[in-house]
Amino acid sequence: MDLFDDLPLPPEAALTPIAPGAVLLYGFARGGDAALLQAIESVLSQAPLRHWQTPGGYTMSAAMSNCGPLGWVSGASGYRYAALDPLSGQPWPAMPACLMDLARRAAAQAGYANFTPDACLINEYLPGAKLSLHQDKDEKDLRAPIVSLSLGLPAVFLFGTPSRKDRPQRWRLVHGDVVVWGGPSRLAYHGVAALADGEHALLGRRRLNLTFRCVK
Ligand code: MD3
Ligand code: FE
Repeated sequence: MDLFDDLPLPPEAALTPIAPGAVLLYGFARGGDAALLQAIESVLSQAPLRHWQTPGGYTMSAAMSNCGPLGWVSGASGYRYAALDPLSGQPWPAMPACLMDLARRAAAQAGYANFTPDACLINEYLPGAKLSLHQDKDEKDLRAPIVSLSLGLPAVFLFGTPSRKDRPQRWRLVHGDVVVWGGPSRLAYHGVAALADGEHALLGRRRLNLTFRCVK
């Protein structure tokens, strides 16, 4: 866990530009974290975390679930957004109001008014889990940003450019950080380095990441 988790945040640290269109809101979700976590646990009790297979037959090391009208699913036939959880045959759990509200406030703070996500992908990383460099481009309106919320153990986030050849920058994301990725950064390659072991006071030995998306 972070030594300084419960100290007040200096206001000048709160808004860090990462790249054109991408803004780190350092500690944006700290303070409300217990309520957020309770909402997430309620979602996960209805739609448990699971490890998807990629179309290439590889089992992803991060476990995933979703809330909201649409969810990201993967399998032998490819990946896509789907209204029903293939595990239960039921719609994904509704997006809890506190999560929707957080995503909207973060987007507004970063200059994207009226952000109304219809999908929230929940990723769980245990020590050693990673996410390879990829682009998120299956959402219809690429003018809408993606908002991400990091909780639990810190991660090294890899952030490249829209060209796969460019070497990614590395950013450390800690519990409570929110990043808004839009504009020229929307199609940047990105990923997560293998999670280092550790213990977080609220989440234990894991990291959760939520990404809020406008898919339709
Ligand atoms: C930059 N998740 O679920 S969140 C994903 O930490 C994903 O779990 C990572 O990449 C995670 O697809 C990273 C930050 C993020 C999300 C989407 C982006 C950064 C992005 C889209 C474009 C550019
Ligand atoms: Fe992504």
